[in-house]
Amino acid sequence: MRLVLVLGDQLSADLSALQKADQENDLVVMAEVVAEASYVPHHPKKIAFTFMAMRKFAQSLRDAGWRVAYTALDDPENTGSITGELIRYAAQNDAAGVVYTEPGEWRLIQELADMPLRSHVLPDTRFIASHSDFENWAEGRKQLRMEYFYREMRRKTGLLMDGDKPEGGKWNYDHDNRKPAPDQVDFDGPLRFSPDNAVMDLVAERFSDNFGDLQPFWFAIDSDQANAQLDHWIDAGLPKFGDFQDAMLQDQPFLYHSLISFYLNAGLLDPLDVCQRVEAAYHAGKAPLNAVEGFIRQIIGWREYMRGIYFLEGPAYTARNGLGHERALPDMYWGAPTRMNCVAQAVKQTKEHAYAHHIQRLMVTGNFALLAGIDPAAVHKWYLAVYADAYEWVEAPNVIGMSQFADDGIIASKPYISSGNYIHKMSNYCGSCAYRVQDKTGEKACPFNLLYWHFLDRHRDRFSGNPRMGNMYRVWDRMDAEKRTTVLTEAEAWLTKLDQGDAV
Ligand code: FAD
Ligand code: DLZ
Ligand code: SF4
Repeated sequence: MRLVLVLGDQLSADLSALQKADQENDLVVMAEVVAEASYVPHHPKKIAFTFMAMRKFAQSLRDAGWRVAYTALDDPENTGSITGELIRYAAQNDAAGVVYTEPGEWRLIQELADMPLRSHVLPDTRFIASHSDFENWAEGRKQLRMEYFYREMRRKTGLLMDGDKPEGGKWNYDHDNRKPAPDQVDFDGPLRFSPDNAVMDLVAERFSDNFGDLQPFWFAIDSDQANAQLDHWIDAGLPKFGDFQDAMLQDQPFLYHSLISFYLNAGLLDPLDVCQRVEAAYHAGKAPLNAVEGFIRQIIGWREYMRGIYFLEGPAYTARNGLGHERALPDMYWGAPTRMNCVAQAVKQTKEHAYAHHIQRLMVTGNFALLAGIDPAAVHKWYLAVYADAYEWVEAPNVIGMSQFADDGIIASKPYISSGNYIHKMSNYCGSCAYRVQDKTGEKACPFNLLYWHFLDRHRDRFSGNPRMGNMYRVWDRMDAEKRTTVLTEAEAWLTKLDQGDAV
């Protein structure tokens, strides 16, 4: 007999390791271990979600006839690591080896490869593009632009295709998806489910020092519940998803977003099935093309592309720091007070829900970290810890590449930076802020305004030749010299206060 490892983000009945295993003889191993629960200080909701979903999945395997060895975190025999548990169960059961599906993180891939047990590693087939599909696509290209990869995925899946042409005549309807925040949101957010109370007690006891609120816990914890959330959102959220995808509203953490990334990444939902159901809503006339295409692009485009980059670039990717940013991550990311309302809002809902939507991650917390020159490794660890959907294969390319431009432009053709004006246009945050978004200098000047120019000025050598950034430099250069000095001096003074730990 062999052991069959199932990790906390491999909770799919059609996992390649389970398909390859022999249900009569093999033993499935699942383990809650300190090593996985603490490689970063995960948000308590993320840990609780993982353990609850793991326990339910283990039960569903037993119900389907599998033998399952499940180690709970507080089991006195628990060795504390995945490899430790495999070695322990292998010895106890005289196992001939281990079958497993490739993990989504280099750290664990390496640990498992170094394990003194005979192993059979299988590809993770829960994605649309395999490693070799992505490598073949990337081969010989000067630039790895998501848009072209996405078109390949549309052709491969047949999603929103009209023969060999894109549905509606265009591949991408992003242009229609940039409406500013609506006055009111007529979608009541995700479905709320009951937690497993034994796990709630365990996580409260062991992880209460971690950043993040455990209560109220509302996540789906099995695939039936996750599918119910998807149906609920397709009915009520999808029709306006496209229009307000980039909008942000005070005390409205969810807007029209689907809240399925945790479920997809843990294996409770299948990406192709999700997209096919969303496409069916379009053909049934229940949702417009801009919403449906925008959503499908996020999943078969961005999500698959990010995974492709993570595996193509290798384990050194997370240490990249192309812009030489060294500043420590400010305490406001861990909930310390800040006068910047946009940052306070994004951090507050992250603390409450282990969730923020894409534009908050990219244009508020990510934009600020980039403008302020925060060490990308610290930014990466923060995102990996605080979001319930964060696993390195998807988090690192989003943070190191897309958000912090620390990979020198593999993912983004220019840094995603903006002054306060963008946040003002897309949200209602600025109206309740201690700073004034209209002020470019002075005591109340929005820090995004000061830091925007500070960033461009300090990275002039790197970016002034970028054709997409020439305009920004022309505006800066046309500014009166005295004004430029004031901006830079005020930005420096503001950063000094930030470094001193003042509540800026
Ligand atoms: P929706 O807005 O409803 O989008 C639908 C789905 O599209 C998501 O569930 C997700 O699976 C997929 N998707 C959308 N954008 C991306 C993207 N850029 N990369 C990969 N998938 C995408 N997503 C994660 O799943 N895990 C992460 O750790 C993560 N870290 C991020 C860090 C930064 C700095 C940024 C800018 C983005 C990050 N994202 C991450 C992408 C995106 O923010 C989340 O997938 C999304 O906010 C999840 O919420 P939702 O399910 O409501 O998504
Ligand atoms: C995120 C997570 C946590 C918090 N705990 C566990 C765990 O105890 N056992 C486990 O098998 N998986 C856990 N996970 C998910 C893993 O960290 C994830 O499988 C790897 O990071 C690879 O993506
Ligand atoms: Fe954020 Fe500046 Fe607007 Fe305040 S004024 S909410 S700091 S963008």
